Amino acid sequence: PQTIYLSEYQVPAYLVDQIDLRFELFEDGARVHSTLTMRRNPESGAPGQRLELDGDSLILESVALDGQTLIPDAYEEADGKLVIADVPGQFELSVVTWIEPQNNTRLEGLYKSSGMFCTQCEAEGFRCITYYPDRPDVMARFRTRIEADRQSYPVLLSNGNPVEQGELENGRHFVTWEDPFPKPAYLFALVAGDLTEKRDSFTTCSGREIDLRMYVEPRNAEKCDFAMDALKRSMRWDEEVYGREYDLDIFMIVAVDDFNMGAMENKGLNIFNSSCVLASQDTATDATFQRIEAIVAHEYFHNWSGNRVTCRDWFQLSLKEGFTVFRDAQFSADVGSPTVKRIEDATLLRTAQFAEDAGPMAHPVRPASYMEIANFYTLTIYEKGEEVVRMIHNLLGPELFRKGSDLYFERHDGQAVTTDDFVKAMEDASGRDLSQFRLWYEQAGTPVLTVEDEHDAEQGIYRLIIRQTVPDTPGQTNKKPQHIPFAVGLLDEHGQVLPLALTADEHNAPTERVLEITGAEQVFEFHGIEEPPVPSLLRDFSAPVRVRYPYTREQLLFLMSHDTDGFNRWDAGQKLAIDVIESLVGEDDGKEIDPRLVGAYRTLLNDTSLDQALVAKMLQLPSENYLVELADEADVPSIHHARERVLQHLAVSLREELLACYQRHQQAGDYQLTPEAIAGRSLRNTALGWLLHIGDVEALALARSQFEQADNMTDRLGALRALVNSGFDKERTEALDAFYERFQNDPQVVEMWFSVQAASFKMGQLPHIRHLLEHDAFDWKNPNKVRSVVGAFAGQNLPAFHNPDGSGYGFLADVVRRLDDSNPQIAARLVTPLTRWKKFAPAYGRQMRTALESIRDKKGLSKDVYEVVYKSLA
Ligand code: BAL
Ligand code: ZN
Repeated sequence: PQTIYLSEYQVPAYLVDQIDLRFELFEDGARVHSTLTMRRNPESGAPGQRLELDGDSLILESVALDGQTLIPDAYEEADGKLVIADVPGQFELSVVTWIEPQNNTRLEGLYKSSGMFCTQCEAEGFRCITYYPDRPDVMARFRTRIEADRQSYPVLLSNGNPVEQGELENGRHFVTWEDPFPKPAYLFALVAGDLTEKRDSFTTCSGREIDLRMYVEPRNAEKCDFAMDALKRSMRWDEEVYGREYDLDIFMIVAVDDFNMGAMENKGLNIFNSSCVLASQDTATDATFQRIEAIVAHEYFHNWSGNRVTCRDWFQLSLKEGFTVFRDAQFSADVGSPTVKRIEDATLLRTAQFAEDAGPMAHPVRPASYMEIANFYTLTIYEKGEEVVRMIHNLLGPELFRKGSDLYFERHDGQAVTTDDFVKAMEDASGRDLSQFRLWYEQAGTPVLTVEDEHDAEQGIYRLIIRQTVPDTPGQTNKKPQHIPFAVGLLDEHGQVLPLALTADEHNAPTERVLEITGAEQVFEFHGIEEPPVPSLLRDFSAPVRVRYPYTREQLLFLMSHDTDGFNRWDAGQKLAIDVIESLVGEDDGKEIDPRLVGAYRTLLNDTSLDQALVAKMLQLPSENYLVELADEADVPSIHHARERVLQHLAVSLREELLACYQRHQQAGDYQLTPEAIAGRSLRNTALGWLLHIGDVEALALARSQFEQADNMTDRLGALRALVNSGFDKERTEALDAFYERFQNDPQVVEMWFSVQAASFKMGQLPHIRHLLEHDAFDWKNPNKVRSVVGAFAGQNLPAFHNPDGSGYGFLADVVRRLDDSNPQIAARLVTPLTRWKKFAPAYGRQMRTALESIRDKKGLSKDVYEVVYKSLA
């Protein structure tokens, strides 16, 4: 496959002002009539009159230029292109293609899911519908007529507003939609199906009434309310916080079961993976509700950050994704617990994005090259991209940041632009120089800050000496120091935060400062510090970096109970637990577990004056994935064993406190989604899980009754998970059977049922995974099902996946080879755990490599999988 380089970007030679589409939808295929009103781009320096359009898996029926049908000699169809050698400066091009949505298992372009037609065009799916200049800097007005059988497809949707509808012969009907906003083809959408409509409305800040509609399969009619409410709250929030008003008269959300991504921000017609939008108290966990709220907000926010202002090319993907993730994270923080949200985001970043940034697929937030853009919908583009925007926010402060975003939207409305344009708007609005900051977009790899400190008691000066390195990544060495906002505080022996005076005569100094790290080595002096303080570093995770500072366990315990920064308070507990677990890895079971850890957890459980949402997070031990990420040559069984020892030790030592915590957080009254109620359920279920882990029979009774009587999915699934991860075989089987029996007709819940088993070390050994793949409810064509079994096994069930005999790796390789033919995007994603082979002890790494090689050697490997596998083996 060909590599595409940012440095070779050229403006499009031809532009499309208008596209008129007519879809004839049938059971055995669809005919797509497209008429493009095109003209030569005055900014293009490309010579000649050659027109190239993109196409993939299309059967071309006819081509006409200005109404004249072209003879086949007048054009050429090859290598995914339709080339017309000679076109005038302005012309109308009509193309008719035949496609087969019912056979489209890649789920790119137009396809069928549960009997409905739907689309996914980002990044390059529109070319699977018709020949088109399929690139985001070609923006056109779309008019779309959809024709289909009325009975099977009563609902016909596309972007914009409906302008015409009527009856046709043979029981068919049509609807025509017109989108007044020019857009790239990746934002095109079409839906046709027998769907239930849920309606609501929203009055914008300028008094316009927006018609809100959700379309779902009739069986899901009762699972729309939460998303609809989240949508309205998102619309209000974007007006209040960013001054962004919705622009069309209708906003629609559709739920589909078969979807590669979580959701898609098509103009006016967002399409969602069912698992990211449908919810009810009985079927969705707290985490699912929160995910839905965040994704609904995210897709809605794209209407401005992505649709009104879009990307010039796919190297700029983080322009819309990083900014929009930042916006949805701000929204979630505003409506929930900001500290918990920050902890969750930082956990994902440090566990998975840091691993990506240290692995063979490491790439900058603005990549310089790619083979298959679908492989770049990554944690780096999204989550690190979010952190980069957050750092600009940290450096500018909220007012100047808002000025910058206003300027960005005003300056670039209706344009396709670059990450550099975004930074420039921030610079122009704030007067700040962000030239060095731009390296965050260009350099891959996670910067490391090594911090030393010294206290000069005589002068009352405390110094932080900070060294910065940015590690080498594939194709990038000798990197420059980056501009890092590093938030710090200092605590005295009583846990009071100290004023941070940078000079001897500074008065009323703040107790927290954002230090700006720009050099390879910098020293910061704080005056008036009489006693050696405990530093609280990288507060609220102010930058996506690794910090190395030699905290003692005493200092960590102190920060755990005194730090005024909630994030760092949590992080101190994590660091302590990590230190204890790491000290046990590879040691025999006689080695003592530091009693201070038990003491710290006892305080957390007993002190009810603490913020319970924070306590709920603090009680969770660092994940095996994070411990692997921190290790040099990870030996998963040893890491698993050490973590298990600590977990069991805590559970045995704190049995009474855990039972008391469980009882204290019994739900009183109706199910609620407040941060307090969510924290209560989280604490209860953590306590239950720990107690079942040690085979406590009293807890077994609690789990069984919670499982049976729960009035919500968080508690029911919490009890199920605790039983699945326990040694109580009979009760586990009973609960799993009862759960399936009850929810077998709900695909989203069945997916939870699969993943709770696949992710469990107690249950999810390979023979059982194979058994799940044979289950009636499993479907290889449904990405959610594949993720819930194979993804959960390889991504979360580390000791089973990393079985020393290599069977887990061989299994994953088989799955990838199989899926490569039907859905390459999903296949390429599933490879990820194998790509990390260098991270593991050689006996494991070698076998992971062998599995990768077996994928590489498959005949007809897709471009998607090829890129990931070849880069991993390089
Ligand atoms: N643009 C793809 C899905 C999302 O990030 O919203
Ligand atoms: Zn997005």
